[in-house]
Amino acid sequence: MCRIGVGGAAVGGVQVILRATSGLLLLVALAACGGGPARTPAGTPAVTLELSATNSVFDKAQLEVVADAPFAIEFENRDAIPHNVAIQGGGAGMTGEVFGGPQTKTHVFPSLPAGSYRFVCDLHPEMVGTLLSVAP
Ligand SMILES: [Cu+2]
Repeated sequence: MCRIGVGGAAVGGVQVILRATSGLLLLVALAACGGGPARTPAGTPAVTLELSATNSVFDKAQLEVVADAPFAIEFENRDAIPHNVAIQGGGAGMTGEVFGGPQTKTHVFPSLPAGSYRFVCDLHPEMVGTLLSVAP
């Protein structure tokens, strides 16, 4: 059973604050990102966030990314039961793979306009956090 929360699903609470119209800002964020995460396999964006789930709880309540730049989330599922990471309100490409653990997978997300979003596990709605997309 896989519910994908894309589109008009009422989120309640935190909603997308800003929403750029499509087509803007095709900037490629190639700028150096000093002090960034160590592990960035070839082909992945400069920014890789780490997130894990243990006993159906995310280890972080808030994530922060740079607006208008792709990013990756390296998600470690420490539970046997499946989880994923999906970003609500972000549009296409914002749903990470559902998989059982213990296992770690990295999902590359498209860029997000600046604003406040929610990240969730599609299977466990109580697994939620805030993702802030911050203008550089
Ligand atoms: Cu889950």
